[in-house]
Amino acid sequence: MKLDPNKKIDIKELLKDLDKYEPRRRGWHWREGRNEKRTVGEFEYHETSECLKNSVPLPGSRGFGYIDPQPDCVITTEIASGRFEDDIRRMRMAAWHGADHIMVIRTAGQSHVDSLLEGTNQGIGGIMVTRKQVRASRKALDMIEDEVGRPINFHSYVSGVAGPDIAVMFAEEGVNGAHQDPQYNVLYRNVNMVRSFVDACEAKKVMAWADMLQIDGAHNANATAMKAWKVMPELMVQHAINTAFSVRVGIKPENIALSTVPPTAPPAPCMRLDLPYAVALRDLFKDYKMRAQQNTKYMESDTREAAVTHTLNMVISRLTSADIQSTITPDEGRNVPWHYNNIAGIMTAKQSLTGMDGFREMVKLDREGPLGKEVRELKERAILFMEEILEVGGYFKAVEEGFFVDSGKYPERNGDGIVRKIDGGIGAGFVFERDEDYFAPVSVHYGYNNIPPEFEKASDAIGGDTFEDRSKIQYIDELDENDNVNVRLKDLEKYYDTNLVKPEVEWRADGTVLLSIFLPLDERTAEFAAIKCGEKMGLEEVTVVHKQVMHPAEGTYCEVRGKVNFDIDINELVIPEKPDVLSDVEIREDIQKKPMFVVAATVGEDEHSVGLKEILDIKHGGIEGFGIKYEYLGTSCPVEKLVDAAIETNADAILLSTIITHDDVHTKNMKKVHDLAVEKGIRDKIMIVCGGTQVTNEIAKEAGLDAGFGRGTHGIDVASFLVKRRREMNA
Ligand code: Z97
Repeated sequence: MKLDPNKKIDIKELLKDLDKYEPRRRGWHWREGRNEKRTVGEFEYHETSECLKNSVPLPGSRGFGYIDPQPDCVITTEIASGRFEDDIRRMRMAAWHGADHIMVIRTAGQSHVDSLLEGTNQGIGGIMVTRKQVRASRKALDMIEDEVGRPINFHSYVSGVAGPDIAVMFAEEGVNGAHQDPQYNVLYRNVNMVRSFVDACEAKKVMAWADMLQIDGAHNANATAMKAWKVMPELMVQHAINTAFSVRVGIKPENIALSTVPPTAPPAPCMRLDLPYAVALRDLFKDYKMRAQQNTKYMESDTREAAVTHTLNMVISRLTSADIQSTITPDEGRNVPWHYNNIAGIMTAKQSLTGMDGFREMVKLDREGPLGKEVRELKERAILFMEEILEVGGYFKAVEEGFFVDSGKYPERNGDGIVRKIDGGIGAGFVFERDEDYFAPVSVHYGYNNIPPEFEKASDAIGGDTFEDRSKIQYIDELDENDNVNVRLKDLEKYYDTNLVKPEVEWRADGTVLLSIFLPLDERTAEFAAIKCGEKMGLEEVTVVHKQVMHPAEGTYCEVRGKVNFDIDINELVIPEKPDVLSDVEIREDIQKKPMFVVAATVGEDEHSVGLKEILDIKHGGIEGFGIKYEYLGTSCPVEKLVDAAIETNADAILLSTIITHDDVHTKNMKKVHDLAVEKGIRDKIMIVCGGTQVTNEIAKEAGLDAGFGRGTHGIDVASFLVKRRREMNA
């Protein structure tokens, strides 16, 4: 199956023969062509990787010939729609924007389920991670990576009580990376600590075999702590425990990534706190990879604020280093992780990282001053923390005494750390010492295994296990006849490959829209007034997802979410032909070779000059910027004067603008200009175009003009038309 960039991914086709699908590779993939200088467009880059075959460049790239340089580090996006068939479409959008690490968040509560789950049930806040969902997603990603021309890493979670089982399934299904950190289970999911560490041995061993990248869970202490910047010494301790453990089990250091988060955010003086932390980490953990994640602890519902925090975080990534730059959707604070918010996070990363290309070659960290002092102090605090763990009798004892996620900056303690008991938590009492004759007939296994002497290796006892012989993998399709992808596809059949469409934000045809509303009201009143506005507009399930006070009395900005309950029939749309616009460069070259002069005015009794000035002035991207010279005759210019001026100056074109439509005065004036030009014998030598909010190309042409430009027209549209029309006239 090959994707066509102009066609939607076919979910039904994807699901065909899924039971036989084999992932094409295992293991993590870093970007190609890092550490090389690269020329993209007119620029030389020092910190990029190979460009994509197909991609969507940043909007600002228009000024640079639509180049799309890709940063050197892997870029993550986290997808959490709860339906894998919708996740997949978002993965494709994300890959086209430059993400090559796709994390799927799993459904709430799965970490407490002590077995593999099967089928394609809908999840809450993420998918239910099952073999079928994972295989379908990997299959889709295999196709998407062909489309963008870059390997894509697929990632989910190996934590929870079914960790080893999930690790095996991930290894079989070509999952490339996973979070695995027993401390996460203990602290945040209250899984028994002995069970977590024993399970982690097996899970890590399997991950090592599959060459998966492992990410730890230390960032969760940031997110959980009351004051995230106070846990910096502890974070280093958590990283140290998981990395040392992983290496001992056999994971290669280059496959171990630290999940690091700059601990604080504005209005805190975050750089002064976060930068020493980032430097200290890189000092202590040189052998490992850094996965830099955005601070989410202090994220509210303002996407703008989140993007600024993210950008500041990336200054640290560029000043120190990041092997993976994570992006959270800039909307965690309002819990609307929608398609376009994922993409916004990726764009922020791509924009910031390419913008700061080569930053470190010009700016050096000064370790002699306060930075060096802070770094040293943080490292000392972390080492003292470790020593105290040893003093109290080890990690388990330390957890029992509430050492972790305490809101004091070590060695201060506030006594409010998370306390877990060695014999408590989920899965307690299910760890058994292996008997002397214990035998597991598998090729990858941690610890004692009493392999009978007749076998060279354990899995010979069964003629090879699933890692050696894929045909032994048990593929279970669906167990729930109501909650599965087939039922969902059937329910939404009328929106798949038909002419009907509905707005969506996360699921096909979910009908959700977001409105921006400003109201001259105080915050509380504005919220309820905004809901009323949404209801009056015919929306259902209206809620305010974000509000920002502009002034306590003068006004509040609200973002309102609601659902529409209508469909659009795309066959009923009247879509004018898309204007074929020349590139900036081509227009400029043409004008340079052969200068162009135009006269322009708003005609009749029309005083609206803003639109025309935008088309003319260089400042607003007008035609002047392409080298076209003009004479502006002002507002309310009589048509006779305009045509006479064109004759006197030997102009190539007349640009008239008209907004007022009362009594059809706009079309009347267009006709007048045309008729006068005919009368004065210049019509076949001169181009005449008209603009205005109510003007269309059709109306203008009917009135005898060469073209009409309506709302949303930019200088480039007019310049492009003039150049093309002049070529036709001269042909
Ligand atoms: C991230 N933004 O990128 P459950 N194991 C670890 C985790 O950190 C997590 C899970 C498992 C975050 C993702 C938070 N992390 C969200 C080490 C979750 C997930 O199924 O929610 O229990 O496990 O890391």
